[in-house]
Amino acid sequence: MSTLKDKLYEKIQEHRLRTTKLVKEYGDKVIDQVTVSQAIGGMRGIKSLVTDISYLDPFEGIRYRGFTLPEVLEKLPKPEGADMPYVEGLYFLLLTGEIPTEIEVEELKVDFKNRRIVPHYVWDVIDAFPSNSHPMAILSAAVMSLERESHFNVKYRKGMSKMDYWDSTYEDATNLIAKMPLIGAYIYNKLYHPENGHRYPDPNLDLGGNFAYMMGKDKPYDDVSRMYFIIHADHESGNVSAHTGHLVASSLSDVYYATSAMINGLAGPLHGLANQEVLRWLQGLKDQMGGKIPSEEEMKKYVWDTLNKGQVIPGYGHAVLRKTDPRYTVQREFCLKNLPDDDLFKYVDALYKVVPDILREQGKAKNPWPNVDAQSGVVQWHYGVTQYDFYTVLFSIGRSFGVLSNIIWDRALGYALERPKSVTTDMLEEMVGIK
Ligand code: FCX
Repeated sequence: MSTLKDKLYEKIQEHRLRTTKLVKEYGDKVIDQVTVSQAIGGMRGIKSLVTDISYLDPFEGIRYRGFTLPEVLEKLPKPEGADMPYVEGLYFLLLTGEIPTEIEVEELKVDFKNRRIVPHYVWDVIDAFPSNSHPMAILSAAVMSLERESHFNVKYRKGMSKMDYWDSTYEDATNLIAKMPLIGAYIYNKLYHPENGHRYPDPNLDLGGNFAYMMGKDKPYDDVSRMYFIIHADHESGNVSAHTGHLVASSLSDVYYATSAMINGLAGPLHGLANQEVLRWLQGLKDQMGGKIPSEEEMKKYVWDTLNKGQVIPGYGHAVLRKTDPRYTVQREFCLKNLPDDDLFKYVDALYKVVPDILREQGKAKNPWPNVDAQSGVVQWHYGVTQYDFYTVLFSIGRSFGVLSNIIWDRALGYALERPKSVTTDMLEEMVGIK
């Protein structure tokens, strides 16, 4: 076993006792109640999921295993000369709750490299897609095609104790995570840069560095990749992608089915796809302005025009957050350091000055502040990834770290098949006394 797997098993054994005690001794304790608006309104805020991988405070933003994003970026080991840490180290942190040492990350780096060979049939699946397909559809199918590699399925069919589910799930999850960046880069080159051909991985590079290399991008795009994968990794369990991954895996579907499903959820414009919508929307403004930076008045008018057409301002608002998203702030700081004179960055900064006040004046959005998606396209665009359909693929690779870590723990703690109860509208009317 690797150091990570050893440590994970140790943590699992300790944690099982806590979960068993809670269910056995406090199983009937009420922790929340449900209102009619919550039942009809997307179950907002109902406390009905458990995860220890991350927690989202509405005012502080995300913490991974208790660490804020700036702390994660500061504490995780970094490649020499890099500003951003190894993504491999993040996986260690999400799974164990501990910041890995340099040696532990080095071991994991080698493990990931050994697992990253992608079977040839996956390239064939990708190549079979027409080149005007959305990259998210291709990614989902490519991940799905890998399902035949599942160790969990083989072991399950042979008969396996529930206590061992986590082990083969860990193997499947780690194999998939190691392959995802290669699949993403292959999709990028197929759709947008066929002249790059089929690049082979560089054995000397870490996950983020190799992804940049396979995309054909020079430094500091390796740091952009590391930053991007890390800040998108997890956002507790109720968001569509994380919840979908957990839900599908709860039926003991393997991680390939679950990850493909989470990718499909992330592909919606109210979720991950919002980052491409931000770019599309900003390009519309840029075209309208003939390229010049709009005045504050022109900016305000563009925002109001969008709202008056009944559309949302992409990159603003959030179902849980009630403050500027720290994932936005991390990227903003990266832009201030690396691309302060970028035109698009200036647009995004100018928007930040007008949108929150307008959303407050309109009075609908509960959170008028920017979320992660408001800033992420700008960074990609600056480094030449101008094909904004691709941005959610990057989000998916990052999100798979959180979703898969959660699924391993779900299996380890024996979390049940998900099965909430539904009622009819007639029943609701009876419950509130109008029928
Ligand atoms: N622009 C205009 N109106 C907005 C808005 C925005 N950015 N954000 C919320 N609203 C509106 C909602 O559409 C809703 O209107 P309705 O009453 O007519 O249906 C009302 O304000 C109340 O919504 P609220 O409770 O604040 O937000 P929800 O939890 O329903 O939705 C999302 C949250 C994120 C979906 C919403 O803020 C939105 O549509 N934002 C724009 C899309 C976006 O940026 N998504 C990415 C979010 C995230 F970071 C991610 O998952 O990637």
